[in-house]
Amino acid sequence: MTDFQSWAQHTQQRMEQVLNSLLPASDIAPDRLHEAMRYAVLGGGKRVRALLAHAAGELCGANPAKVDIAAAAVELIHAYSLVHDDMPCMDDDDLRRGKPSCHKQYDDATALLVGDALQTLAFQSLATPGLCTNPTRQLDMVNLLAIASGSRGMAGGQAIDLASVGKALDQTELEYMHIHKTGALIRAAALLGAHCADDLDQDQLQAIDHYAQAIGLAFQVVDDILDAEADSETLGKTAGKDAESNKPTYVTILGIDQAKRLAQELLDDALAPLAAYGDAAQQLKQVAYFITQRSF
Ligand code: GRG
Repeated sequence: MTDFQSWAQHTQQRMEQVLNSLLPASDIAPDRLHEAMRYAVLGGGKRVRALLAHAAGELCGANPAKVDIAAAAVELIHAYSLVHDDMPCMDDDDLRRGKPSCHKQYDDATALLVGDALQTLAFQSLATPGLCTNPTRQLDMVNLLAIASGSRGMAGGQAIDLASVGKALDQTELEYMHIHKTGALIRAAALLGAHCADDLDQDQLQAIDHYAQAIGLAFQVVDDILDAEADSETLGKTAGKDAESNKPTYVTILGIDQAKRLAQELLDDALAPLAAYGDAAQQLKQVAYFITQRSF
């Protein structure tokens, strides 16, 4: 196992414990809602956003125990978005993280409430007293996550995505949608990790922001490539989800080779501002490779 793999595994396990302790126990009323919230969050997911928060926190010298809380808030928002995204009124997916999606395991009304409750739990976590020595900074963090997940961020991106089905988007329009739908939360994860440091260096913050915006887009380009490759493997059996719903992707717009070149360019762009930080940025660099070279 490489140093990065053991760091990532350790961080993923650590996040599982943090999320476990933030989520209400399933024997506390309303039991079914709490059980469904735990079902949606625990025991799955790559925790990419948490890894980003921790890697950014490490570059800025943040206390990992504080980063845990910020990273958990982002993972809770992410889990809520997946629960809602899977519902019949959105993407209508039966499976998530290798098991029945939340509305399939429970029911639509419960899944709706799971998303609502996870979202408020995220903000409750960010409001943990003492998360920042500087209370203004802590308010900045709340604001940052609210903007990233709301109508000017992830929820807005989802609205644009829903409105784009069947339309011929160009690359600029596709990029605009992804910057909001998935990029905003990925960017927030890295920025929140950095905000946990006692002294926030503006140059470091700018470097992390540049990195996170590029890697957020790369994440989506790679996701489209992986989907297209999975679709072509199953060609003749079942059509892929994107093909079925006629959704524009980087592969449908650019073709597979050009999409791969774009992923590489975005990786290079993400890594460029980290060069000045040497070993302190090691985990951020490795997370970027993990995101762009993943095969799942
Ligand atoms: C419903 C408000 C609302 C928003 C939904 C992010 C999102 C917006 C929907 C996700 C749809 C989707 C599957 C997009 C593809 C890229 C993506 C975000 C995949 C899931 O993220 P991963 O791969 O998931 O980080 P894990 O399970 O590893 O956490």
